[in-house]
Amino acid sequence: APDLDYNSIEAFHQKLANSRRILAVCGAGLSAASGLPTFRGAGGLWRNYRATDLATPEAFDRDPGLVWLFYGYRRHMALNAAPNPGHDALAALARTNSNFMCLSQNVDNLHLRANHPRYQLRLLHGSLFDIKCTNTNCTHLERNNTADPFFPAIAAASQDQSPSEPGIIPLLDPSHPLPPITRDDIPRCPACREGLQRPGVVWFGEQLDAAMMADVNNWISREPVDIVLVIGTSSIVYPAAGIAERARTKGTTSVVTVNLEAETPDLLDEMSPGDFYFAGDATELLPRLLE
Ligand code: BJW
Ligand code: ZN
Repeated sequence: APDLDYNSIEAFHQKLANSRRILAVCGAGLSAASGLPTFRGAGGLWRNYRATDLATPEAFDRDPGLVWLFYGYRRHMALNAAPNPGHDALAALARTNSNFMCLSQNVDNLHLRANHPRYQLRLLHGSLFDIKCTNTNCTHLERNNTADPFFPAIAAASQDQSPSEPGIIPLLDPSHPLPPITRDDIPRCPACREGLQRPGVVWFGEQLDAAMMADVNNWISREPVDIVLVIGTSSIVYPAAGIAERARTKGTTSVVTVNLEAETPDLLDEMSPGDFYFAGDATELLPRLLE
């Protein structure tokens, strides 16, 4: 069971003042206030598809055009969104504490756009703006490609049908039929000229970057982490979902959850003394918690 003051900002401030090594694990809830949809729950649908059904290698194999339209929409949304005060508070903590490390599952590039120092950030699930190759023998990776649309057939699919709603909106509205995008519409990898270009994100069943994970595990293991902040994530998807508990086995004394979801008896049951739970919007809570 948690301490009586598990949701006291003052008690957290005291813990923070006595802490040196801090780790954050972030998820889609951090970017929700920037207008980007989360994966699960309301907003987890794109047209009539569950976002998690499209984020798989099998979906891309079956219908690469459909998956690219989904990612074309996501790239457009992320490029037109702005970092929120939650991203800003994390970036500010990184600048003042070189012992702070931020692990983010988010692929929207908003941490870097909030000027989060790059060496204190690990993008566990890649980036919408990295472009990789489907050929498993090809390691070609293009970074920071912000072309919108990424290729012409995406533009064609997002315009026409509705002159009164120009731009990307028809992509989202399932009553606007999508023109099919074939394999030939998708650009090939410039390096091997064999594979198709694909988003540089980590899909279900794919490994996270091994060197990055080794580095993360090393950071957690080399000295106890005083505080682990778990921000805006449903903590369902592994390995990210297991990081806080791994840190706990290495001596972490406070796991601090920041989530819009209200604390339930079940959630409180899973907490240990020294842990905190702050129910609310990360964009509003993080600046107060980390000030
Ligand atoms: C707010 C808020 C606000 C809202 N303020 N809060 C069984 C057991 C263990 C593991 C597995 C298993 N079966 C399969 C696996 C492996 C699988 C996995 O974990 N599956 C689970 C579903 C069980 N994992 C993998 O496949 C990973 N790879 C791997 O394990 O490799 C080794 C291996 C390979 C093969 C076989 C076995 C092992 C890869 C995972 C890649 C995940 N990729 C995605 C897509 C990325 C690209 C893209 O963006 O399109 O990553 S899926 C999706 O989920 C995305 C997210 O990063 C990730 C996590 O979601 P997140 O961020 O938590 O979002 P939500 O929507 O779930 O939650 C939002 C939260 O915010 C909610 O709690 C809200 O309340 C809250 N919130 N507004 C604060 N304003
Ligand atoms: Zn290639």
